[in-house]
Amino acid sequence: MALTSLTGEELATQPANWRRAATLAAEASLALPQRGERVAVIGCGTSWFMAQAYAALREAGGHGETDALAASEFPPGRGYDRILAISRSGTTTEVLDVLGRAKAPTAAVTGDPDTPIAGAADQLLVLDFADERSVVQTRFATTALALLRAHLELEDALPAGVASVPRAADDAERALAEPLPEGLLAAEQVTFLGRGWTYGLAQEAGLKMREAATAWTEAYPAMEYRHGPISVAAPGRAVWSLGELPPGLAADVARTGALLVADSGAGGLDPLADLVRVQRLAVALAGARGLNPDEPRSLTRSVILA
Ligand code: F1P
Repeated sequence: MALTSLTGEELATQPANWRRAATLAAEASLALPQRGERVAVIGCGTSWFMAQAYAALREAGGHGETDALAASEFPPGRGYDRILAISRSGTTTEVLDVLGRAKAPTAAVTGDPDTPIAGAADQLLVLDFADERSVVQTRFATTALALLRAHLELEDALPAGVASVPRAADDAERALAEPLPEGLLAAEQVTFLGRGWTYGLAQEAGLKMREAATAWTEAYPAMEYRHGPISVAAPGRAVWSLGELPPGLAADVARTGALLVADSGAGGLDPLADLVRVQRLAVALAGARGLNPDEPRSLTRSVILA
C-alpha cells in the first residue's frame, strides 16, 4: 500500500494501538460499564458506529442491557445506570450536550483530554496515543472499540466466537499486508452487511468509503438485506460482509451478479481486521479518483455547533 496520506499512515498503526489499548482495560475498568448495569453508549458519526458495535458485543456477552444512540437522538426520559460517550475530538456539541444533562454517572473515551469533554464527563479514558491528524477517523475509533472489547474479555463477557484483542491485532497485521480483494476499486457501489456487533462495523465501513472517497455505499443488518436493499445489487457492484453471512445469502447475492466479499468471521479474518481492509480500500479508491483522503469533502475534525 502506498502510504502517501496521513489517513493511510494512521490506519496502518492499528495493530499496535489495539494491543496497547488491551493493556489498559484493567485500569479503565472502574470507569467502564459494570456487570448488570443498564448502559447508554453515545457518539456521533464514526463514534456512534463504534458505540453500536460495543453495545451489541456487551449485550450478547451477557454483561447487561446496552443501547447505542446517536448523541443527537438521546431520549432524555430514559433511565440508565451509566452513560458512556465516545468522542475522538472531545468537542462534538451533541455529545457534550448529553453529558451536560446526564442524570447517571458518565464516562468518556477520548483522544484529547485538553478539551471540554474533560469537564463534561465524570470520568475520562484517554487514548491520546491513538488520536489522529487525519479528519477521517480510523485508528482512534477501532482502538476505542478494542479497549471496550478487551474490558469485556476481562469481565468474561465476550460472546462465543469473538477473539481476544491481541488475536484481532494479529489479523489486522494480515489485513494490512495482504492484497485487497479483487475487483473492488472498479465497483460502482458497495453494500456492507453485518450481524450483531459487526453491524456497527458495516455501518462504519460504509461511512469510511463515503468520507474518504465520496463512494456510493450502503450498510444493513445482513438479515435485512433481502428486504429491499438487494435490489441495488447487480454486476459491477459489490456486497461485502463483515463477519459470516447468514445461510443462503451468498447464493442470493450470487444470483444478482454482484461481487461478494465474505471471508471474515468464523475461520477467517477477525471482523474488526476486516474493517481495516475497508479503510485501505477507501484510501485506495480516493487515490484512484484523484481525491486526497486527508481532505474529505465538507468534513471537519469535529462538528461544533454555534
Ligand atoms: C465524530 C465525527 C466524525 C466524522 C466527522 C465529524 O467526532 O462525527 O466521525 O468523521 O469528522 O466528527 P468525535 O466526536 O468522535 O470527535
